[in-house]
Amino acid sequence: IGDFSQVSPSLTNPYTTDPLLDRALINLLPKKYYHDVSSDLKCFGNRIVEEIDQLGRQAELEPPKLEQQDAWGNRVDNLIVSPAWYKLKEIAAEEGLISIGYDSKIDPKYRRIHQLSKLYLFGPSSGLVSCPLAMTDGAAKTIKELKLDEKYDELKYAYNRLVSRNGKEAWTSGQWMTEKKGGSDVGGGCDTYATEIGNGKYLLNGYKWFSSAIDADVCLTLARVVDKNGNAIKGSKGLSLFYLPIRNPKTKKLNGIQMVTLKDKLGTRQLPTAELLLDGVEAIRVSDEGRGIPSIANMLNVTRIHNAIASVSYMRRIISLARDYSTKREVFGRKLIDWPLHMATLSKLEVECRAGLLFILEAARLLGLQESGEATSLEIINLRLMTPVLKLYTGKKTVPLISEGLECFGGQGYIENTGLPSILRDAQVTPIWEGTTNVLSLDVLRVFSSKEDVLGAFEKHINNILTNTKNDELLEKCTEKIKNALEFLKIFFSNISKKNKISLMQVDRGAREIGMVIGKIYSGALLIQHAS
Ligand code: MFK
Ligand code: FAD
Repeated sequence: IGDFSQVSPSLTNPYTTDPLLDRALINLLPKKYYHDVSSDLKCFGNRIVEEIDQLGRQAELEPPKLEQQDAWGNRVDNLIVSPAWYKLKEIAAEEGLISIGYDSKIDPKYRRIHQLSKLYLFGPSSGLVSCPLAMTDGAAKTIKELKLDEKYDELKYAYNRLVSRNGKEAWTSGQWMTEKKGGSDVGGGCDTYATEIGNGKYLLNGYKWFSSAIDADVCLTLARVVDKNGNAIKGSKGLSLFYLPIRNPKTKKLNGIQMVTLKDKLGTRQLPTAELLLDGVEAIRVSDEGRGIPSIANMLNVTRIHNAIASVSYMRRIISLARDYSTKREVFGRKLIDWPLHMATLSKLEVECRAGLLFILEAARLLGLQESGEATSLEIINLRLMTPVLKLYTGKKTVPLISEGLECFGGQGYIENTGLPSILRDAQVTPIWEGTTNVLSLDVLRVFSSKEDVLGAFEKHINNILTNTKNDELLEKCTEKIKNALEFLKIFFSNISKKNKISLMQVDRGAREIGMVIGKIYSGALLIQHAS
């Protein structure tokens, strides 16, 4: 065996050792609030190293199982999840990972920056509890935006549980949109039907093809209302939004749901993702009939920001570990850190990751402004445009970056019990779920097809970011590149008449390039703004 053992890379406090987060928070938050946030993130960073990361690893090693029948053939659908998964959910509530974003005692302009920074630290150690948290945040946001807590007692009660800091009482939500026939084309693919049973309640029948975190308490889903003649409207305009408890509150039995199977997945193995048969699920219709898609968009636009957090937090984790390893691994007589080529490789990854973090923080800033009622119309347009761009841009960057990061460990990057390969597996889902890259690129075109001057608002926003930079030298170097990219967008959109959807379809082929260019401009401008 020999007497050499390699010193392993170690996880350090992800807040205090992040090269950018603290500096960015100083720029973004008022002094007094910065101190509170910073000390909370520091404590949380220590808890990640001392407690949370091991739980995340345990959840990976103890994937969920489903026992459909008991020994006597009774259907039980008993979902068995690692104790670490439940503990992580409890910790998430205690630490306020959802509640901070809704806490009325905190200035709404800043609380999203705090919350999303904390989620960024949590992500890679969370054992994929980050997934139910995203959907829980999306459900809370939908309840607030549609004022459902003012309309329905059940939703008021649910809202308080979703944003609870009590680890034993907090609830999580699911988001069931995808069916066999359509995950992107939800309007074309939804085959779930809702029959009214009185008092605004319905019974849902259908089959949901991907339903993650199925140990959740409640769910938002889409279905077609069936009229008295048994007919339902086809397409997106036939969809309505429904809220349902997953178990009957009194009997604790599943609410007309059968867990048909758990998906056997490339990654996210910690996360129970099921196919579900909805066989008379009692639900409340919470949108107007036919307004299901625009209503659930409130949820989607939040979960897409969480998705970007996942993408960038995985980048940060692999880079931090690779940097640490470079101080420990010796090759050809020198530490890796002393080889310029190795460090140049890491530096490239570092730039991409920093750009991603600043992009998330900008979305958090705008979301906070929108929720405080203080956003200008320019900021509202940019938040709408930025959200799909942020998701598609970071999702597309994360997989090649993590692959390069694994290579920094040589063969060890490929070995399961280092814990490193699961980062690549888990990251591979971020460009797929919550809308694939192409579908989000088309959402970007959807934003441009609105009657607002989206390109003008985007250009102004970028100019505002650049005006706030302190580094004149860098500004001068990069302004030309940004101007050229903006010019490219102007030419691209110059032939599109605002009200003409057909002309948007004609540029469909270029949608992905547009999404990526906009992502590059936002993140490039933010890098310049925050450069010291
Ligand atoms: C750890 C990280 C966190 C991740 C958690 C993950 C767990 C969950 C995993 C999941 O994957 S959940 C399922 C996610 N599924 C999707 O994201 C669906 C992808 N497909 C789309 O996004 C389509 O664009 C969509 C189904 C939303 C709409 O397609 P349509 O039928 O072609 O929509 P249409 O007719 O253009 O728009 C209908 C209305 O919705 C319009 O409003 P109006 O009726 O008022 O004109 C649109 O403007 C509006 N709309 C669509 N997308 C919107 C939106 N409004 C605001 N924001 C949006 N993003
Ligand atoms: P399709 O829509 O069939 O897409 C196939 C390909 O076509 C993709 O490359 C797509 O980009 C491309 N494409 C589609 N439309 C267009 C277009 N108009 N132009 C160009 N290209 C296009 N869903 C839920 O609702 N809830 C969940 O909890 C959930 N959990 C998930 C967990 C995991 C681990 C995974 C992998 C998925 C989960 N999903 C969930 C489903 C996920 O959201 C969908 O798989 C995703 O939205 C894509 O839908 P699809 O699989 O039907 O692919």
